[in-house]
Amino acid sequence: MRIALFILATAMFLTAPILTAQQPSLLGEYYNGTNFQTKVTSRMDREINFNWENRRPAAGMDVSYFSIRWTGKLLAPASGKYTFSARVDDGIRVWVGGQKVIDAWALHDEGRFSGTIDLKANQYYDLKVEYFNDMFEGEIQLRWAGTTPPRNSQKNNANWN
Ligand SMILES: [Ca+2]
Ligand SMILES: [Ca+2]
Repeated sequence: MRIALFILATAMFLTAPILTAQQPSLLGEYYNGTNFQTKVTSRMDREINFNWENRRPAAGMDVSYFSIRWTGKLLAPASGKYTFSARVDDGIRVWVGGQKVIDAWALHDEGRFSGTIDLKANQYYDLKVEYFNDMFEGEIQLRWAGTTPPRNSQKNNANWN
């Protein structure tokens, strides 16, 4: 049976064109080790917006030296250019439709990274986000938004940096 995971525009810690037809969620796979060495657990995450501050991301995980991979489908609400913006400690890389839009796989303290990609309306794109925390603080926030206001939206919410 084919299981589809749908990410809607509202799912990822941002305000964006609202689509409510599906349940938004990402499959999060949680590992000990900074390069996906030992899988600890899987769960569904509604957004990527975490600041662990020396807490464990999940039971059985370490405070430092862990990695997480999120996968799902991204539905573009309108055709156009989209910007993905991350704040991270430590490293992140993001693929949309197989294209790498953020590549910052290194040690960072509140590092901010972004990348843009053209997406077509009403089309599902594979989303893959990989993240690792080395020592101490672990943090990841990932947002996405169109760079032009969607016609059906009352406000343009793409006012994040
Ligand atoms: Ca750091
Ligand atoms: Ca860290």
